[in-house]
Amino acid sequence: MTASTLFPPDAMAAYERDGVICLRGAFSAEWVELACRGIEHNIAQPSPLFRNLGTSDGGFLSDIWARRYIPEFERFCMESPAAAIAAQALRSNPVRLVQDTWFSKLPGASARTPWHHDTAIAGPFCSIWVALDPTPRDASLEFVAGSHGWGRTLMPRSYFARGGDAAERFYTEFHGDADRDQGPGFGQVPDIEADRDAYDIIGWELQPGDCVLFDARTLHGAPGNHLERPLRRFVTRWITDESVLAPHGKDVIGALAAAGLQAELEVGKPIRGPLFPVITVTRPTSIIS
Ligand SMILES: O=C(O)CCC(=O)C(=O)O
Repeated sequence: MTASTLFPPDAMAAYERDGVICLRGAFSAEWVELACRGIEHNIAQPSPLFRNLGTSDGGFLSDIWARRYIPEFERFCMESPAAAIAAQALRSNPVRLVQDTWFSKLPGASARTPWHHDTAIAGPFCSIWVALDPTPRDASLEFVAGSHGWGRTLMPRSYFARGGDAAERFYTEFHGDADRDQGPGFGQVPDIEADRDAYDIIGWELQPGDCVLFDARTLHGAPGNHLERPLRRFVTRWITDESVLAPHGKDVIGALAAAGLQAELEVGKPIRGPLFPVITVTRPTSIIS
């Protein structure tokens, strides 16, 4: 199977229209098991970027770029179907892995992941969010369909109320600074929760190994975890050689340097260097039905 036959019929059209699709069974149980083992390993060996993004009522754990020393993640990034999925979504082969990350919302983590989109990179940019646990629709990542086409760069509302908690600092470092005057085209994410019916909000109940593939510019957010078990997800983010660091993404350079990561990033320049490896898709990959 080649990357051109990876998606079910009409999936590419839906991806381009809505900015997100759900791919059922994209990752086999072995990949799910590997990512879960990686998370355990990473919790025991956190990097300087490891965070508990949760509030006092529950943990919301995450680390970023941990594949550099967690072999389970390195293998997932390099050998799982993720690169082939990204190659098809971005209509590019090779593709470049720009980030690996994971999130674990522990029981009692009732806070929403705020509505936001990922805009530090301009040009082709997609994310593959793989469910590692059975995830009901009301605890699953959700999207404003079509918002990737709004043509605006919107900062999450919570950035504006600088509470200084870990989640806000994290989102500010990696998504840009809302306090700066960014000029036309920039704004604040609307208060989607206050008027959900006004938006075409889509999301899916997911089984382990299902994923949502989304254009990073599609507004997304996630409810808290109301279950009595953790909800884990492993995410890879992908770009092409045309993608560049956006001007308001310049804070990422400082955040990476502060964490001791060498990245050859410059605003307006293509993203290069060993932290962002190129992967050429050459092999058949898992069936997606
Ligand atoms: O899983 C979550 O709660 C957040 C995920 C997210 O925002 C992302 O992967 O871009």
